[in-house]
Amino acid sequence: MIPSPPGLPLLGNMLQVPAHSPAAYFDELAARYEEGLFRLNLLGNDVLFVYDPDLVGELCDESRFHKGIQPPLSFLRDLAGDALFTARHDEPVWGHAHRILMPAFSQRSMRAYFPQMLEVADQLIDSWATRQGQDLPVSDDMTRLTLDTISLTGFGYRFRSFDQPELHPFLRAMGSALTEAMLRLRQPPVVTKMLRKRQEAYESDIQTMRVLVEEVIEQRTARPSGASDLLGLMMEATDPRTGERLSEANIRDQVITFLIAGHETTSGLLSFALYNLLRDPHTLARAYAEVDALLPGDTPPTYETIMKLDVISRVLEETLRVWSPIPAFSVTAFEDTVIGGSYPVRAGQQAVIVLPSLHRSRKAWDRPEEFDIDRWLPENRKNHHKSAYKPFGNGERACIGRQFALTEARLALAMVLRRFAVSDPTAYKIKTKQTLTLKPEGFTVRVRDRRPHE
Ligand code: MNH
Repeated sequence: MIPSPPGLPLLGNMLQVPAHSPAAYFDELAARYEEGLFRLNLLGNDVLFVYDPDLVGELCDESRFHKGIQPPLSFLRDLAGDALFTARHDEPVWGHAHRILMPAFSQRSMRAYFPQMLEVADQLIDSWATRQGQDLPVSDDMTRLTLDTISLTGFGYRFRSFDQPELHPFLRAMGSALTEAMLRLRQPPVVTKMLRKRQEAYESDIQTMRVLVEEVIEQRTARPSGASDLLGLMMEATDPRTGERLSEANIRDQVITFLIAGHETTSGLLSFALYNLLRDPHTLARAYAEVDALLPGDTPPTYETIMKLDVISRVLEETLRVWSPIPAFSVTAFEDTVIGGSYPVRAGQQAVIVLPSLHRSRKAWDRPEEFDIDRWLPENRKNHHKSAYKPFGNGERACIGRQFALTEARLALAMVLRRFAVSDPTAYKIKTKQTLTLKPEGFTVRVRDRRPHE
């Protein structure tokens, strides 16, 4: 028997799911059910939540399960259509776009983006340098960094976020649209239809995003740059297998997808990484020592040096274990099956992999609550459970932007630590905010030059 908290007739467990923090609730239930999985009845759907590493290992077997486009991803199709993140398993357009875009995420491409990543990272450093001693809003500034980086490298478009006191309207629209999709997790469709004002606001947020994306695409069409960045590939390249091109509507949805998926999570990763470092002075000291050794003086870092960062890479890996910006992803079975020898799963049933609980599973991790970057030393890494760490999802539908995110985050963190002593005089106590993805809310730091400068 799969355990489940008692629910109400018809409504099931829906009202128990807190509107603004579903991830925290799933994590809380996971702590209660030692079986490593539980069920909830959500809007009449019998949904599985799984966090036992062996059971997750079964769900990650792509011969039995594939990515599920179920809530909230099915809602996100309103804004991202059949682009990469939200394409259904059986839609051929996923393969077309995947094959067209893969070259844009090769190591060679990362090297090619590096000067632009550096340009934006420099803007973060300059901006913080002029605000020494002030409380810096970490998540906002990391969002400026990551949004400007994906738009510049992917589309040749400049948001100039560090020149603006307010975050770009695209971000407000995106934040509300993602939150709306999250609220709909616990909202029967009839109620959604009744909440006309909310529906209108949602549609207008999607419109705001589309208007910006059309501007991005028009700019390129007006002045073709011949760049083989994401937009260049989508406009010029054909699927090497079928010769297929992407439609205009699909390209628009891909651009929205990359603007969202390409910054929101990396911003969370960088914010949580700074949070972890400030709570762990010993690791922070090792990170300072590493940047001083590898990146002495003021010379701009090269791609090669960034790839040599070891402490900083492990800080990021361990951060993704303890605070995964995407707290869950869903898979679904091709056919009726059984997991763990006794738990039945029906074909098409949604199975949610609960990352915070998986990543802190006692079965897979020693001292799971402890932030310990030495778990990621090669000799320890080889002892890890093979399915207990999935911050980038699984299989062919795993994150295409993983190397992009890690390169960008390594560079930004190294640049910050090379220049500044970072402190947290308010002794921030973690409070996460979920807009589908997680970020630390209200986290501020202060910085001071570590060495006399200029
Ligand atoms: Mn990303 C898919 C996590 C950065 C673009 N990403 C996924 C999935 C996870 C994920 C988890 C799988 C979701 C699912 O199965 O439903 N992504 C991350 C994290 C970071 C991240 C934790 C940063 C840290 N992602 C990025 C960046 C980009 C990007 C940066 C783009 C430059 N991610 C994607 C796209 C997909 C995806 C596109 C969908 C891939 C596919 O299904 O083909």
